Amino acid sequence: KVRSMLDISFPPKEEDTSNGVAPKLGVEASIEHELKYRVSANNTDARPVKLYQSVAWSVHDRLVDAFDQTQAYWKEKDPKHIYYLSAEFLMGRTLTNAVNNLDLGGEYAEALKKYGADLETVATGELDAALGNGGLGRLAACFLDSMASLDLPGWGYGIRYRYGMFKQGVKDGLQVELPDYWLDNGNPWEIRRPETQFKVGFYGSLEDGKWVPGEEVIAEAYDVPIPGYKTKTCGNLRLWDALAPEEFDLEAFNAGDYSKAVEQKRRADGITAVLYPNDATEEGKELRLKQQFFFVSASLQDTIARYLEQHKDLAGLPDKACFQMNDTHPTIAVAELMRLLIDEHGLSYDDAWAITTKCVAYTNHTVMPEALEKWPVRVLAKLLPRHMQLIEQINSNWLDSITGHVTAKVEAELAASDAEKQKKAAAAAEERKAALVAAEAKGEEALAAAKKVVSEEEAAEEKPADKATLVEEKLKTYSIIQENQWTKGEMLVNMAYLAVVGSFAVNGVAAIHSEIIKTDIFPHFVEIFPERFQNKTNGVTLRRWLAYCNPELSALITEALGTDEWVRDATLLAKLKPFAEDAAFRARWREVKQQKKKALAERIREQTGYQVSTEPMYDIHVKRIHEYKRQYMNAISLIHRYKVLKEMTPEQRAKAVPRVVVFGGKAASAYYMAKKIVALILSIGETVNNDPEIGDLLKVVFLPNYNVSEAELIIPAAEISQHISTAGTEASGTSNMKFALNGALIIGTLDGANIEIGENTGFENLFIFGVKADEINKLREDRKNFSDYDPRYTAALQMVSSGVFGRPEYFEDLVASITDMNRGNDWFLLANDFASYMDAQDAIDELYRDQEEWTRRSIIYTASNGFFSSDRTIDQYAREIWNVQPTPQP
Ligand code: H2P
Repeated sequence: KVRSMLDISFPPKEEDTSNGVAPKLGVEASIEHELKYRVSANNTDARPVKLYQSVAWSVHDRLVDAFDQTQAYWKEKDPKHIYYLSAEFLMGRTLTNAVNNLDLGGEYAEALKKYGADLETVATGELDAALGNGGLGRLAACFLDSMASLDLPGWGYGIRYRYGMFKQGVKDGLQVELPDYWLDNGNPWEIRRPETQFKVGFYGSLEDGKWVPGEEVIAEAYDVPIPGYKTKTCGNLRLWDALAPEEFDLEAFNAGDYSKAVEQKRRADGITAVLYPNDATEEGKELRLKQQFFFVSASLQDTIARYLEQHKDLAGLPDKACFQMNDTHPTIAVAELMRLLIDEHGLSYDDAWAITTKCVAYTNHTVMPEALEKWPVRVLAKLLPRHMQLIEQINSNWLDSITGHVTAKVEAELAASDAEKQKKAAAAAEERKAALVAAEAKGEEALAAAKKVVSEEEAAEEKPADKATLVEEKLKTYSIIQENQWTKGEMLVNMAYLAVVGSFAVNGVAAIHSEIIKTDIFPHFVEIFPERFQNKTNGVTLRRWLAYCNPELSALITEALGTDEWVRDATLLAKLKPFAEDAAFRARWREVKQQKKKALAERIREQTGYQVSTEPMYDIHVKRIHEYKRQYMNAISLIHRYKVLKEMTPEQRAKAVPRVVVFGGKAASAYYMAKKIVALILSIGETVNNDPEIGDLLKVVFLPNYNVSEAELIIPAAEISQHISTAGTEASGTSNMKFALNGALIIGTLDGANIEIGENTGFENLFIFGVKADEINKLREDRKNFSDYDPRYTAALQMVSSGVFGRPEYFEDLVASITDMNRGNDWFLLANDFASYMDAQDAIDELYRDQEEWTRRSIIYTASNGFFSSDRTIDQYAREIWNVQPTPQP
């Protein structure tokens, strides 16, 4: 008898059903095992990266145990799950986080002594998983940590980009984009699931109402276990890779057509290659939509398949699943869930709609129009014809459902203006009548002339508005499908509107932002369903962003509070407040900061070659490079600072407050102005840092390739951090929270979460400047006649234009963008805010002279901002939107 694979019993019949090697071997033995068998390095040639790999694999096995147990437990208990759909997850490194969340820090430290290594150093062997742009992707990663730590049944769903976004380099003073080969050394943190695959279709046509895709790819799952903090719970991030149904066409190959032989594979590879392919081209746009649909479709199919393993009736799906759409990127989920329910599972449109609108919720993360996606109907109809048809139906039902409301609104408006109009019309008619009587008295000719005038006047008289037309016009403003305001005739699908109509909850990410989306972005939707709109102020995980990235400060906090419970319950940080008044404690607090500054100085030397002292104030500005975030305004202020320092006498210089100013952030590859801002900062650094007269008084550093790991080094070293977006533009910001928790003071505008940080910390402890959000529209209007330029500002720009920092022609349009009425006209109001920004900078210098007061405030910041733990945010989502309950294992 030929034995088949099916004869093998699985799981093994013996009493030991533990998974693999981990539980049998202690930490030390398991590292040794991995070193020898998995990475195949004997102890003598164990290079650091191999040691990292073995440690990672050893942790992996322990994670898998926690993962399997949690998932089995949840399957048995069958609680409602939250599925966080996100095009981005900026995970960073995993090792330190996993070891500490599993509470194995001590054991690993001990085991590593044998190799003369510590966990911190070994951890640097890991490449960052940088599957995100900035705050939005990092927020998703923090949320996963909090969900697991709160024992909430939750999975993230996203894309396994093979090259992340891009690796930022600097060449000849400019940003260059290089592929980020983050998977090069293998990835111990993921589990490939070849058994979990779904087909995802694109293109094709509708035949008898049924979609026949013209192209198909296979989505294959990779699971990334997400360990909660000191709990048995281990959640999951499921990332999809794209495979070709036929990877290799042997027939074409044999016929000599090599490129056709791998054509399908090439196309599938393209979908999961990089995050946000350059969307300046039509192909790029289509590819991005393809990515979105690819991961959304696979995730929904996967969830439904799992649901149906345990349940028969899809009507119960909303009791078991909630899909949170992270910004508009996954919004096609609304149409795809409808399609799956109707076309694949035979539900009626109405039943499908009832389920969809109970399962889907939407978070808006930005008011920037470029990020509120609108897809041309043409592109959608070509790539996803069935979805376009469904969106049309959703839209027409939606408009039908509100026609009554809109008609009533129009009638009310008409009624209000009617009374006024009737009065005017009656007066005019009286006048005309009188004119005719007067003319008649003058004879035939005069009467004829007067009649002519009267009939002309009557013809010109404002006709009462046609109600039907008004209703039609107004309905357009609610429509999901709209005409492109720039390209007449082109129709667009407004994905944010689709998201609002298809969701049962819509939230912004900070108090001010949640108001702005109600008043500026979706006011007409608020009229229809006011209860749908909520606020969930962002948060960050205190594990990664305080406990692990700043172990020195954490130790001090734990010592002061007499417990490390604050890592789980951030409200306990408030108990630090009295320590701000304790001079000895302040001295120790400063010592820690000094240590972290030293580490950053070392990194700066490594990455840029600049030697910076650890004595000056460390002033940090790190985030995506964008005009609204105004790194440019900071750069201009630094030019002014440089000029002032140059003009000082040696005596004056001796009294100046020295600063090291560090910038970091990527400019999107197609974002022309952002790249010029990077170049300007680099050029200023080049001039200032090499000016012997300036020395340690000012250093301007651009640290390339800002990512999670760099942030973990930079944030603990910061003394002041900059969050200076034009009021009303930054939805929340999350690095402001990380800086505050690490005791960095904030200079910022009344924008995003700065406001709530101010409320918690006391505004008197922040350096707040600038115009307010509700003044912006008027100020933008007034810019047409703006002339009130601060002379310091003008002089600084003059220095750029005259070539003090090199390449004046290259910077010409950057300068024009904030000075020229016709070329940008300073949309983000740098000129309006510059003077108050400089005042705030002066106040910072002044306070820094008083180190005791500075440190006192620093402690107050840490003590005041426990509110910004993502555990609090996620707890609110779970209660107020998801209705998902903690399900810890006994
Ligand atoms: C965005 C917003 C931030 C917000 C973050 C998370 C899109 O991130 O602009 O204000 O805090 O989402 O909600 P970012 O700009 O950092 O990429």
